[in-house]
Amino acid sequence: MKSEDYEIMNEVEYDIAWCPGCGNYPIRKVMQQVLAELKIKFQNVVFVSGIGQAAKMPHYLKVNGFNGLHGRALPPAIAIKSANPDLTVIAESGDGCMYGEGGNHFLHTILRNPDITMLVHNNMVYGLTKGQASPTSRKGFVTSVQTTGRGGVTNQPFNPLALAISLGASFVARAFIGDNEESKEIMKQAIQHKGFSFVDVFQPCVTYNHLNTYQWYKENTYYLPEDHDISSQTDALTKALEDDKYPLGIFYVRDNVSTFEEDSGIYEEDAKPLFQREVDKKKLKKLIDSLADGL
Ligand SMILES: Cc1ncc(C[n+]2csc(CCOP(=O)(O)OP(=O)(O)O)c2C)c(N)n1
Ligand code: SF4
Ligand SMILES: [Mg+2]
Repeated sequence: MKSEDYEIMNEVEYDIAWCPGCGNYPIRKVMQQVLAELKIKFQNVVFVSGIGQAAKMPHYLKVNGFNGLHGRALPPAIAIKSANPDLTVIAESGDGCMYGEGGNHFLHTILRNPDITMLVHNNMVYGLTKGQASPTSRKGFVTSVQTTGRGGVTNQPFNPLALAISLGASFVARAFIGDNEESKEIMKQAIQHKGFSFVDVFQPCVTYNHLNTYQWYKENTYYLPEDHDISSQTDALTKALEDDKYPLGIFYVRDNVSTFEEDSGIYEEDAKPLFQREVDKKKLKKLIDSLADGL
């Protein structure tokens, strides 16, 4: 497919309601380029999101999409991949959605290692609901709720990379969308990786976050050195804990780890995707009865 063929992804029925200058626009553009360059047919991609500005992505790209509840992007993403492993499944949502309301799913998805990609638009704020602090807001960040009089945000920010690395996530990276080219390379590798790939993307919210601006991200980030050992969990964790300046790039990769789909045994004896199989009602009844027996 030619790159122009991906222009069709712009043929959406909604007006894009993001603010001018929002970091969500370049993420959307880079994602289109990623799919085009990887030659993944857009018909074979599913974007799964929760609620928020970032979570509008499935509406703003002509791809298959599932837009569910706030914090609940990951469970349907795992279900979709399990039912049809031929699909490229990308769970994409905001920092509040994925780390706050969806934090528990984040933990357990890492442990299950489904072959999906999780892309978090990390603008360090709740954008959609007009600027309250999110789990990644910096200490001292002032909002309409976390006011100056109360010293702004008082707690330490959540560190998603350190958590993912410590739990042994199979691909962990951070990008800054102010650098389209590097972000594209990181996202390409994440999608190609077999297993759970997690990319935290620094994304400015130009309306509600006047602290973490494009300039701030530029001045407070640097790329991991070329000799960074992506196979070392301890090196990756050390880098992820840095917060004087935030490293960008691929922190940690574990290859050849079995996936949730493999471990579930769904495809051990039958390669036919789950969604195409006849439901064996007798087998189903037996399963339900056996579960009822165990109650
Ligand atoms: C269970 C639940 N709690 C709270 C909300 C209200 N709510 C909707 S979006 C949102 C925050 C979105 O922030 P984030 O995920 O960072 O996305 P952004 O808008 O910044 O892209 C909140 C709190 C909700 N819809 N459902
Ligand atoms: S409020 Fe922030 S995150 Fe939402 S569209 Fe505007 S700039 Fe983007
Ligand atoms: Mg946010």
